[in-house]
Amino acid sequence: MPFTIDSARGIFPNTLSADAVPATIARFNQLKAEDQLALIWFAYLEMGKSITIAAPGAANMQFAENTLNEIRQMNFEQQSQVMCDLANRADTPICRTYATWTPNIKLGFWYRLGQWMEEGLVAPIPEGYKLSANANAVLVAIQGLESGQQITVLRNAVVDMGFDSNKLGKYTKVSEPVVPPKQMSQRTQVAIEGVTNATVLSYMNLLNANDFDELIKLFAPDGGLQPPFQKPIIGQEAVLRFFKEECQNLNLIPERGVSEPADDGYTQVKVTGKVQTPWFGANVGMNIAWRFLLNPENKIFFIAIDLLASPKELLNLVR
Ligand code: ECH
Ligand code: GLY
Ligand code: GLY
Ligand code: GLY
Repeated sequence: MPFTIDSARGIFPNTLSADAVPATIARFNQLKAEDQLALIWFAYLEMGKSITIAAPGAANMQFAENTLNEIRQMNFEQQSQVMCDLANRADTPICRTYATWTPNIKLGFWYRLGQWMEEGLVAPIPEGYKLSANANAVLVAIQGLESGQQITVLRNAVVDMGFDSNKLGKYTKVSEPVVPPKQMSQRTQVAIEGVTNATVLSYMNLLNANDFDELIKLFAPDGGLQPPFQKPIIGQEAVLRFFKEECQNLNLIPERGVSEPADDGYTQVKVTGKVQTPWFGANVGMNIAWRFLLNPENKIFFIAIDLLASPKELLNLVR
């Protein structure tokens, strides 16, 4: 039977991904807005003691600037309301604007609000605010996660806020400008123990170089890419858009892998290693698996990126 995207998702079924992340998000989503905001505030303050977060680039912030200034002009009560509206995914003009932003713009927006909260320019979490018992349990659960999983929970919480973009109708997504690809002299080459496949190596090197126009040529026209905890993105056009909107300045550090023949002349390759996001740099190494399914022309028919359950999974290359 020829592969479909659906059957491709099942390659290397023994890969253990970090189920704690969606489980924690589900519990978080049950909390009332005030608890959600306070919980993130406490988690963020605590994380800030051990890992530093990079300030968002100006390119990242320009699209949130109008909304941020609007919020800055408000009184504390109105500001608290806006933040609760975002957590409640309410239908307001600000929540609709927020829904048009890519993840990095949303993160930059909250980064700035957090700074202003610290400086007293935006309504703080009330002093002595007591989390509900459930919220406290979620906070404890987050504290127990490894740092790569913690930042994924925070990112997903931020991405999910605002009005539901599926209900927006036709809209233009707002993303930061695409950085130019790195110059050839600035590029690095990965080495992966156990893997010599040229497509897999080029995938890592081109993504590290922000060379998305070359990267997309490694994919079959109907190829798919599945980010952690998401449904596959299908087709070259959609995958290229995703790369340009969400994958700039990542650092992929693959370590080892296995490659083996699959049905119909396809090849399946699993690689494990670390990924760093520009927000945290070398402070946070996420434990990642890449599961490739290459067609007989050695083009990517499917690739899944998984956040792994634990560092132990980095050594799990069984089929
Ligand atoms: C405050 C209180 C009120 C409420 C809120 C607040 C602010 C919170 C802030 C949070 C900031 C969080 C951040 C999180 C960043 C996380 C980044 C992650 C990146 C993961 C990337 C991966 C990439 C994987 C991929 C690979 C591929 O091969 C293909 C592409 C791709 C405190 C005010 C809300 C400010 C900055 C987790 C895993 C490897 C799939 C992308
Ligand atoms: N500082 C991380 C970013 O702008 O994506
Ligand atoms: N963490 C998944 C992504 O960057 O899209
Ligand atoms: N998804 C890219 C990043 O947040 O770094």
